[in-house]
Amino acid sequence: MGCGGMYAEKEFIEPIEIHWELRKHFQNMPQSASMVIVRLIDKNNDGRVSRAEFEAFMSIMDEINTENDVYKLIFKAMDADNSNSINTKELSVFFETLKINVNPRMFGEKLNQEEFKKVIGPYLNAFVGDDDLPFADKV
Ligand SMILES: [Ca+2]
Repeated sequence: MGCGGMYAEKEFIEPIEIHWELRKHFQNMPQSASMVIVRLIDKNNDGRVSRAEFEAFMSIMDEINTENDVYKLIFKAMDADNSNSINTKELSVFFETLKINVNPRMFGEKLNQEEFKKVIGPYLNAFVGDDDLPFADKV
């Protein structure tokens, strides 16, 4: 696996360590934005990122290695069935994870990367609550 020996013995990976990994790819990533991604990595929602969850995420990071596109990262992290689109169920996981009360059905059956970016961008901005954001323009 491409995650190096540094984490090999750890049962859980600390949010700050994930932030450091993210900063290797996204230099201007604010910590608040990393925390959003930490929540999305925590697939079983127990509030911690297990080594298995971390390794799954790191393999996604490896795939998008050369592209400094945080949306692509989130898109791939949310695309549980690897269909290269985000369906209503996957989108509902996103909203539930961030505790955003929105009906995912209002955005249609499935979203491609561009559509996903338009849908989640404003929510990510609001969630991160930072003026210097890696996410989409505010609406
Ligand atoms: Ca977990």
